[in-house]
Amino acid sequence: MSEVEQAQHPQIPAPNEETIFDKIASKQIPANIVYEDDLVMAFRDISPQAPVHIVLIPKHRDGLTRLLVAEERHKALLGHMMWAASEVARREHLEAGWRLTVNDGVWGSQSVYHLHFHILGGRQMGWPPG
Ligand code: D5M
Repeated sequence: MSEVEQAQHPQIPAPNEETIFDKIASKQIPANIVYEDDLVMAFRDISPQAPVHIVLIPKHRDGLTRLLVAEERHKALLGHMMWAASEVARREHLEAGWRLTVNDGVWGSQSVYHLHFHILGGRQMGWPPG
């Protein structure tokens, strides 16, 4: 298999296989939660890459292992996630600037196959990203 083909076929969990983020959403394992509503949860990243580093997830993965597989039916949830990211940024006082990132797939350096946004702030970000 070529490098590109391999990157196109990452290890994706089965539809009913729990990810670490499912366990956080159902509170089977603890997390430092900063925002939660019926649809989403935001918690501090265990391995922060900036003074503020928060992971925002849909509580129910509903097939969204990664952004690439989003379907029409996910549009409302994805819109809500964008709004929730802005709410978290306001609560964290990131007026000076912040970054919203989705690592998607092998070449995007995704490690947990349960869609999530990274909310990063509290320092000057660089461009291009590594
Ligand atoms: O990012 C997955 C992110 O999830 C990575 O920054 C670490 C974070 N992570 C993994 N496990 C936990 C727990 N248990 N609490 C908090 N944060 C966690 P990716 O974009 O998939 O590379």
